[in-house]
Amino acid sequence: MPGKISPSIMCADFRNLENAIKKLKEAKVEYLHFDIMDGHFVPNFTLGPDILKSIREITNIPFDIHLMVQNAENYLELFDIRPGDIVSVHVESTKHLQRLLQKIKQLEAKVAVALNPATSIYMIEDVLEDLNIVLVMTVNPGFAGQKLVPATLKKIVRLDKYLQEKGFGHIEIEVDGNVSYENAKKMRTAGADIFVGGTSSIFIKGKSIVENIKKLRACIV
Ligand code: S6P
Ligand code: MG
Repeated sequence: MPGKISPSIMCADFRNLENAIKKLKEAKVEYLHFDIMDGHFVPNFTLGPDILKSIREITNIPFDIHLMVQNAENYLELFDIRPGDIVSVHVESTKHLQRLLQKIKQLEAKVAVALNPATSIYMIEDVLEDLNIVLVMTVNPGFAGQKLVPATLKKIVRLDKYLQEKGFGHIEIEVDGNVSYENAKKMRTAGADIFVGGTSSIFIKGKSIVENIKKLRACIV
């Protein structure tokens, strides 16, 4: 199966968000990626429930909600999570990861655990049964426009092998951070399935979103 695309909405032009969503629809992206930050788990603030709510009114594209917040279990109900959405939570953001994953599953969303560059792939060992997706952060979370942490490419390879060996080859690998055309090719070869595109590809200023997505798709066949 070819790779799927999840554009990072925090990288879109906020003055013309409706137009950006229209272009993303036209390019038939599989998901819309929303970065939710709380100023504690990561040192930044970005999107919140109200903006997701207004975008729901103009599209049926499933949401890919990346929660970079402490105690994510306290905030799920703010987001009108729908069946088929992805919800990602970080290992370090909760004391009771398995309980949180169950809560996401009950909402019929795809359950994802996010791993920071320094977080070991073995942190998911005891929740493999609960997962649909592992989100590999290829930069440290908090900001768009950062450079790839090079070691994360090998991490994708190790994770892919580990999942196969454990009999969980159906779990998809999502990558987030500096997904440029060049890096996307390498990530694809390493085993990635879902690609979060931001300032490094889909939202390069002055270039067409639809053309950028075509170009990105050609890198992840
Ligand atoms: C980072 C966040 C990401 C970024 C995305 C930006 O904390 O989780 O989703 O928005 O990585 O893309 P780029 O191409 O600017 O790195
Ligand atoms: Mg993200």
